[in-house]
Amino acid sequence: MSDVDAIVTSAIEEFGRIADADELERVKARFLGKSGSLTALLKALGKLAPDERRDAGARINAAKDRIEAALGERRDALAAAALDARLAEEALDVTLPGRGAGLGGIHPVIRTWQRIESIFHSIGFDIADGPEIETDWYNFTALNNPLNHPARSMQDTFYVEGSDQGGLPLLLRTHTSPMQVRYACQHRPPIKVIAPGRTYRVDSDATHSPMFHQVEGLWIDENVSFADLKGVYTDFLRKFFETDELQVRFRPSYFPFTEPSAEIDMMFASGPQKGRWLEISGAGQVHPSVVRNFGLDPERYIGFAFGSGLERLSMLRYGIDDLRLFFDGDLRFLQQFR
Ligand code: 2NL
Repeated sequence: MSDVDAIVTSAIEEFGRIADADELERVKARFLGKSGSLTALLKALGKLAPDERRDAGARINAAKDRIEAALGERRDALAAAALDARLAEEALDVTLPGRGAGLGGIHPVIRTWQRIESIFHSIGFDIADGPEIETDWYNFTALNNPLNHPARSMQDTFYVEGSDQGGLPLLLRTHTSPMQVRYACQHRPPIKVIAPGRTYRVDSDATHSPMFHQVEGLWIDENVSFADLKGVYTDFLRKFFETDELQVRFRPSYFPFTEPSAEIDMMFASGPQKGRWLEISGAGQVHPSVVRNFGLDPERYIGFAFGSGLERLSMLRYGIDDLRLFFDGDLRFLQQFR
């Protein structure tokens, strides 16, 4: 029965050479399978004498246990090696520093927009919104712009495909006023509203961008005066620039939608921009024809409106000297406003 020991030795040897799990199972069959060498010995037991049979049977079973133990060890070793290989292949260097979330920030013009909303909201103004593609009526006619006004020309205004019910072409709003016209047509006095937003004009050089931002304000009631305009706007500027040492003056001007009209200038009493009058806004008493276009009686209702550029306000507040910085998307500039 030295056959038995030889079979065990050869099984252990062969298992040890095999590096593949499927191959291991095939080789196992050569020893323990139906026609395996150890199985053949078991089958041959019947030919032995009963006393020899018990002894041989015990040895064959012991051999079978040893082969199965060797097989199990080899299976475990191969599985462990496969796992190690996979771990090595899929390894992540968890010590590499992360890329971070890329902290964004609010654009300076939008910060100005938000500040203005909060200042006017705190003194009782509503905030209006409206479409950037407008009809001729809301952008020009309702605001008393004569049909031959240069602002209506192809050279000054972006017209878009499509037309309104009267057949007039649609356009990109050239100011934020149409939002106020829409608001005034939908609300009864007192009307107290600001309308911030994007506006568009055919104009592009160092000091003009084809898209820019405005905020307009409108206050209409039975007894709103130019003095109220002066008070509200001066108060706004002092809050916006966070200083009470700031002078404001009104110069006569002209706009089709206000009469009388004024340019508003301001002057800082300290800081790098002190001592120079700076143009900051246009304003005026809303023209009676415009009040009528709101659906209101101009004999009863009166008020003021103003319009300011958000880029201009932002430049003065943050000390920015070039308008184009707002539109370049240069992170070296934008990151200063995080
Ligand atoms: C400017 C001038 C101004 C207005 C805007 C306005 C709006 C309505 C009625 C009457 Cl709904 N007026 N807006 C009035 C005066 C001046 O802006 O040059 N802004 C930068």
